[in-house]
Amino acid sequence: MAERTLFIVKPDGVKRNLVGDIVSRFEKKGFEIVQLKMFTFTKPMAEEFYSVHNSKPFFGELVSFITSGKVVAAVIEGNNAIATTRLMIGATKSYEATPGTIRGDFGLGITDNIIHASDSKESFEKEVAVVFK
Ligand code: 3AN
Repeated sequence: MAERTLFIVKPDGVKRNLVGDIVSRFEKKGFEIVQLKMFTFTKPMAEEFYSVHNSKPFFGELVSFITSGKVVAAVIEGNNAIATTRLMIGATKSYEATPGTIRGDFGLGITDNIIHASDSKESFEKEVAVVFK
């Protein structure tokens, strides 16, 4: 069943020149790229984007990191897009992420964990409204 999701290559992924490799993984997997853009999050955008985490101790760090440089956001479409993309990005703690996943292959961080992807249809709808408004 065709479904859409959103992923964002975070500032660490852009600075490390991983955009091409990451976008390519989704293309090779069979997803269609529906929208793609490079931009820098403003603080209000970041606070809205991550509002589910606003009571967490790491919220300030998260907002400060995601606003620290350019990001690349993509809406992609394909079968089971949300769950399959979550499998492809790997565990939140990159040092625990399975090799073969994006975080497992490219990173060791938690806040700086290379890529974000929507974790539900509700998150996708909210996030796409913030990023592609
Ligand atoms: P994921 O990105 O795997 O969906 P979430 O939604 O639990 O993970 O967390 C959102 C973001 O918050 C993560 N990508 C990471 O950057 C940051 N984060 C999550 N847990 C922690 C933590 N314990 N310490 C610092 N940052 C964290």
